[in-house]
Amino acid sequence: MKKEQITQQAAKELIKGKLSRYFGVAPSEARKEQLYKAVVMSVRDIMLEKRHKFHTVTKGAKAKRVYYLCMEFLMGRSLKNSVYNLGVTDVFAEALKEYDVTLEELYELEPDAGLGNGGLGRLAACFLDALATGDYPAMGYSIRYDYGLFKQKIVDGWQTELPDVWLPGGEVWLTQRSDKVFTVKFDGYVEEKWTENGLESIYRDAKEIQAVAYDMMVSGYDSQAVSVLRLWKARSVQNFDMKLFSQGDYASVMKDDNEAELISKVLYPADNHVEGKSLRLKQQYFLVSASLQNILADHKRRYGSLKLLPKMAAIHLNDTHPALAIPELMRLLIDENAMSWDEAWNITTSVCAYTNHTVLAEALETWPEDLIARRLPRIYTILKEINRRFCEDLWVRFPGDWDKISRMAIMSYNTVKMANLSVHGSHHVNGVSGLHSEIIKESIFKDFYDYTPSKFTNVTNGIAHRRWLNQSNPELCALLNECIGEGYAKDASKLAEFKKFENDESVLKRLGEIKALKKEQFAEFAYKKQGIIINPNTLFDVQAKRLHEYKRQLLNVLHIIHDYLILKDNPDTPMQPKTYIFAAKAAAGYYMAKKIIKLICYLAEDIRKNPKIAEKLNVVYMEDYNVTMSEKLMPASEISEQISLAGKEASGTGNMKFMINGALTIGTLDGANVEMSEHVGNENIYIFGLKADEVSEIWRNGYSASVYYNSDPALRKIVEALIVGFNGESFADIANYLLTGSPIADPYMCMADFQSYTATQNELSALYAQEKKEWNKKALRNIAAAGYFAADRSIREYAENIWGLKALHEKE
Ligand code: 26Q
Repeated sequence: MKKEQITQQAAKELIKGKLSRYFGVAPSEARKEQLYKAVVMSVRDIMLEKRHKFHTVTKGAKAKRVYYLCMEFLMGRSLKNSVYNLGVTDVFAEALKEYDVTLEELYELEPDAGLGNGGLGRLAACFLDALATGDYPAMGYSIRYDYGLFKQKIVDGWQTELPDVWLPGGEVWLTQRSDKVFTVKFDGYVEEKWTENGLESIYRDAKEIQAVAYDMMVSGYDSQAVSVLRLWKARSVQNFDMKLFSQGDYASVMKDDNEAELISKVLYPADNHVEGKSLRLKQQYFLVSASLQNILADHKRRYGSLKLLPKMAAIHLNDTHPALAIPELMRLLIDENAMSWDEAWNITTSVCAYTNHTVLAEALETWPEDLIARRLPRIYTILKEINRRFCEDLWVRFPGDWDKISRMAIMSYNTVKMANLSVHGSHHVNGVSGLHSEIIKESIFKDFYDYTPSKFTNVTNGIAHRRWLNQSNPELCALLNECIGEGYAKDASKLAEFKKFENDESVLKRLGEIKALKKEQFAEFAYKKQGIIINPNTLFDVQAKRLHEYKRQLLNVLHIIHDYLILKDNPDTPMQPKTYIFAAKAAAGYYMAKKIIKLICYLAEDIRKNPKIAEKLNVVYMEDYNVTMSEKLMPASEISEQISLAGKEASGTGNMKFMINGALTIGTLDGANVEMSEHVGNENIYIFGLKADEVSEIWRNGYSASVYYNSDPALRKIVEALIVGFNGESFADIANYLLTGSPIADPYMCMADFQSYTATQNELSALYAQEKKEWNKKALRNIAAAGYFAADRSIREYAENIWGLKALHEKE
């Protein structure tokens, strides 16, 4: 494997140098925090050199680059991943021997960079790792939020949010680039003027805000490349309004200052839900405008003209959030580079590609026309022109079909539809799992699919398996290395070789022992963090993901209540002892989600009051779920809950992290679960419930939750128990939600899938209780089949099928 060539002595010198230069301390006086920073700065130096070499290679080869635009990058911690990928973990661990601290302890000092909500943001982070590992020239672009996703505190069962202060501690990873500053303009008005070149638009009286670049590097593993994540911070333009100053209106000058900087203040905590706030729109345009100005300036510096842009650059829109890149690129090409509309449109649509991540109606972005007209007047006129030309084409193709044209239009009924804009302005559109890519062609993008079928493709998501397997589960990797060697770290498809060991009793036994150890470690972590007692000898059943109705944490709870009622009836009923672990944040304003958290916490408390029952049934709510907690939780999990209503979860990526750590999945045929079951084989995954087409069929005929309620006595008892309540509080509102909710009761069909879920849960419990060896065999097969779900594979597909991007392996 390719490691960075650095000796222990050189690492020691690096660290010592940083301590002295930045903190003025000798090694013997250094505090832990100072050592953490000194080590980070040393690692950054190594990455910088690697990055520089790769940059030179990229320039020399005149290679195409990909620019990945995303409002979120959920990076988590970087130190462990960086030293691992660079191949210098041992060197630094040894170099620290002369200090009173281990490398492991330093890892724990790093705050998570939580610049994302969940799946979409974590995917972007995994992709930077895979891009660098595959030797692709790549940059991610996002915003340098002062505050990432809020910290969750549960107070008496109710989620409260605290600001996530990550920068002290996190900012050692960021390099400010004072040479990369761009001006982004808002408000004002557009004046149109006829000149000898035709109609020209002049943008007047705009408010100007500066975007300052901060770079973060992500090294590849056994590779030559380093990806750069460029984060923009908003800064007010320094030439203060002198008129206001001289009028003595100091305070209002300062107010403008504050308003500018608000743009990069905080990440919106919404996941799969749109918040139509003016500030969010500004954030999106801020990201897009600064990034495109940067991309175009660099391209022009290297190649002179912009004509070659499609050959040298692929711009990726991660969901519709950066969709304003389309009109912004048009603006830059036309207004600032004197191109004709047609030439600019050709370039724009050859450069942009778009990934859709959701079909949930509430997550489809639309913006009021008048808001865009006010905040982004020039972008608005361009959008109108894109729309006018598009509708003209549609009119020719579908004469008289107003319904279709209005559905496909970029603007109709005074709203701008960002998904339509994204599809129309991109050369490729993809979904994130096989099922999801089919669903978008039949539903939200049906008209577009009929119009240009060749645009649509699929790239199933993947994970940075080195983070979730190699770094999080070294014990499992030690076993894998003995059995199949270490090659799977670079090439995850090699995990398949592990299948040969499915009948090797000693391997199966070791697998069981490793899981037991990871469970013990997690139980200890949970105790230290929250004072919670978990018995590691119970079966760990885990649902860790954002809290959302469609993900159906409530279905999980209904089944727990079911078992609780059985044990209340007779505590001696034989039952596999289980610990149900929940970890989830709810969007701050999402009442139902918060209510479900409270139900889980109160149910947990209620059960604890029955010590005899608590031996068999433990419910744990882990507070403040984040990337770092996930890295500890995945290896300890035995059952992975992937129980969304079929058709709703675009892919899921947590499902893959559990799988690669040998958990057995209980899940619906939704998102990537479908492909997981194809890869691992039906007998090794626990699929239950309605399928996506059956869900649609029931919807068409009218869903009635009460039918299930009336025909299932178990459900009736559970609903009664909700009304009576837990831990002294009634959950009648949740009972009502399930039975009489409006506009529709039980919108995500928990009642419909309850029986099949319960039956499948029972099957899993029986297997665990009676056939441990069989269980371990299935776990082994899951690990062996997880290789396909590596981000390295997803990125290869994007590069080949969408971006037209080549890997740059330079011979050494
Ligand atoms: C939009 C407008 C205004 C404010 C917020 C938003 C917003 C923010 C985040 C809308 C959606 C999101 C996040 C979506 C998301 O995480 N989707 C998940 O993407 C994963 C990666 O593809 C999939 O695996 C999941 O299935 C999907 O839910």
